[in-house]
Amino acid sequence: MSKVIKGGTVVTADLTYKADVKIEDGKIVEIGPDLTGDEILDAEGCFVMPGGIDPHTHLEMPFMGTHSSDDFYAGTRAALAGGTTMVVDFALPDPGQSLLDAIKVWDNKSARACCDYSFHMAITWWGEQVFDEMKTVTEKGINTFKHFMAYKGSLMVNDDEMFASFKRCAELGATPLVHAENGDLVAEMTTKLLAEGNTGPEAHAYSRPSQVEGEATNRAIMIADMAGAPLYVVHTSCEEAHEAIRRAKMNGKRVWGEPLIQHLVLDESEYFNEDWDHAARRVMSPPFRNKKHQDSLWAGLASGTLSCVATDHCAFTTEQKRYGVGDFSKIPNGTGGLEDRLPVLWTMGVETGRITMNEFVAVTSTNIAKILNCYPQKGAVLVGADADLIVMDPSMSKTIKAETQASSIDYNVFEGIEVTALPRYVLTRGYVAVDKGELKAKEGHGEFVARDPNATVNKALSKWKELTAPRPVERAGIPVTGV
Ligand code: DUC
Ligand code: ZN
Ligand code: ZN
Ligand code: ZN
Repeated sequence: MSKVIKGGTVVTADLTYKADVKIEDGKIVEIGPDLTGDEILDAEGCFVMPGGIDPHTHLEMPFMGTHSSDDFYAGTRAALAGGTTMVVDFALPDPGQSLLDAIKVWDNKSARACCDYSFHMAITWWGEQVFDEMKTVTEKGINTFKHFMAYKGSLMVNDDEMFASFKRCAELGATPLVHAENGDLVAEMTTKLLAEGNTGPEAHAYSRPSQVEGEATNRAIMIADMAGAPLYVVHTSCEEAHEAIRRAKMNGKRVWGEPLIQHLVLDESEYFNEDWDHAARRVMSPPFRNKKHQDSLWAGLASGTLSCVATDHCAFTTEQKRYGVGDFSKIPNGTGGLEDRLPVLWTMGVETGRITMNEFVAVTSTNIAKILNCYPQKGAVLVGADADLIVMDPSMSKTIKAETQASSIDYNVFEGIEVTALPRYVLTRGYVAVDKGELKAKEGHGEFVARDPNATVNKALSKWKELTAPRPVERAGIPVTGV
């Protein structure tokens, strides 16, 4: 049974052209004019693009004494509803737990996924076992390792552990990821704020200003450089972190930054809402910033110094958020966004002229597929690629409302925003999961996407390693010892 997406305009990261797209057995088999097939999907007036890839989700994540509410079923349904056809979640070993056991746990959770998915492996502790298991993890198709520089006392790793792990990544052809916030300073600021009686959600933002992110981003970049590894910085939210990434890129280092859709469009004023629930529902780390930082992130997307737009989707109900009444540090950190990332970025980015349609495809799909080493299986409209596709209809619009969302939580941080384009069709390996705007996601359809290490590409470009530890040189009559 073949399908043809007919009459649309194909938009990729580098081209825009009229063509039909033919699909068989879950793959794109032909692209061109006047194609015929068993089933026709009408794309007249629409843009046919690679499905979105969200490189940063936390589905059913055990965190801060609870679990994020959207599991792989609810989360990937929400993803498909908004045109995202692949998510990358974080397998999270408890400190001391085997990385391979953590993969088993995430394998079980993901069995219900409605779209394809992959995993990053979090390094939450360090030891010989972790060093050894990292190789097996890469052999299982996970080539990215995440490091939390914050969450002291639980997920955080120290600089020596990060350095060791980054060096191991470099050996394996894997890419380290960082959550870049200085966890020691956040912990100290939190204690001080609470002692002074600042217990409300707004104090969450005071406890982690942009400086803690800028410092940690710079530090991670330098450590990656010393380790000979590239670096992917998740949820880049501020100018200080963006500046560090820009500078590293200018110096020839392979460093990537990932702003979130939330940070691009929502700002810190959300924390000053008099409704406690409103503010607490928006508590995430890093917190929302001011307009100056938002402008910096948009500029980064347009200029290419920031590479991918993600969500960090980690959805908690209002009831869960209320664990932090009287102590902001107990509000589970996280916001949703999976369903809204593409329509909101289209509306706020493409419609306003901040980014082009081709840049939209690059930052929602193609760039991350290349970085994660799953391009062109994913992130491409090419013959042979998986038929993960969106038919984006600029004549469809809606006002975002929690009432009508696929996510299982009881609110939406984008509530009330009018989005001016929506998917008419979404295909996940050829299966039509959104059909004329109607969600028909299929439980268990999603498959794991294995990603090989990338030994040739994933090398930091810095010459630092060659310059270190030169053999001692004999100077003017002083004998060299210890060689
Ligand atoms: N930040 C969040 O807000 N939630 C999940 C983890 C994280 O780093
Ligand atoms: Zn648990
Ligand atoms: Zn994070
Ligand atoms: Zn995260």
